[in-house]
Amino acid sequence: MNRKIRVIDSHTGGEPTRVVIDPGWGHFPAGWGERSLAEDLHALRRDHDDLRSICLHEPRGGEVWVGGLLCPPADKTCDFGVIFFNHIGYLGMCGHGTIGLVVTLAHLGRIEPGAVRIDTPVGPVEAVWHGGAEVSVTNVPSRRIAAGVVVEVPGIGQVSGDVVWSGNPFFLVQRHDETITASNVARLTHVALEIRRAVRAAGYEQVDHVELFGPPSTPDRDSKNFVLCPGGAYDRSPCGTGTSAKLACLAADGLLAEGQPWVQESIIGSTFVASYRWADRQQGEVIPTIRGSAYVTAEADLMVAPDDPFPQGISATSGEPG
Ligand code: PYC
Repeated sequence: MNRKIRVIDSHTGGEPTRVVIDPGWGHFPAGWGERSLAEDLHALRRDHDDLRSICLHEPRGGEVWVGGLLCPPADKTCDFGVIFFNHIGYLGMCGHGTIGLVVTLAHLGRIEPGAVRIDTPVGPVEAVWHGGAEVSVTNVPSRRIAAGVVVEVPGIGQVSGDVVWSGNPFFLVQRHDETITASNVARLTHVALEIRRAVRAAGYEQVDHVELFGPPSTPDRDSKNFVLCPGGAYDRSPCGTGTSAKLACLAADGLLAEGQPWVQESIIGSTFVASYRWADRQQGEVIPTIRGSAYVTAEADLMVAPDDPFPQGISATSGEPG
């Protein structure tokens, strides 16, 4: 008998999301939805990591994909729970993935236009389905942890950036000599991997995303970014948690007022419109809201035949074990 995993695929600003709507377990194991989602993530990693590898390793997935297991919420104020993962591990939150999840729930007829609360391993987030492809996500509280961290990067020189928590740990670099264009992603990936190595060696071992900024393509946008994801792929979208990290820095530096829109462009030209409100001005903590659009691309049963020589796929990665 083939093992079957039911998924809905979507893309948000070009970045794919694969939502697992039925992992094929029959029912969720005991305890799921009764403790925190961080503990459920721990159980998923310990007992069912094959779900992640089947869904996202080649040949069924690949390094560009983010997966999300739709699961019972632990926080009972929430309507749904989700645990995001990629081809090398798990994510705390995923902004583009949450936009993809909401459009998926709409596609399945499981939500109406309006607000939906979603539990994640780093806390609940609130989304609004505006109808069609449009979704807003209000992320977990985000803040800059360290400003102006200077690291020596081999072959590149000194790089200064900010360490930020926004549901995932980021290093943000505003000043550099690189060209932020889609034709330059091979060089940008190399540079960002080198920066991440240096940032981790400087004591910020948790940093797994690196974000470089440049001028936008058109004057109606504020900035363009390149985002290196944990497994070495680059985000095709402007990255929801990455845009949240940017807002935390802009707020801390007094460069963007509460409620003022910020249009973040991705390396491929897709956009998120973002704004923040203060959670705790003293602590520099903001609550970001990101608005973007997602489109369903496939409904599928992933299958694993009993005699498949690669039942969990092939773990090929251009990044580092994360
Ligand atoms: O949108 O937050 C995001 C994200 C994280 C990794 C890839 N996308």
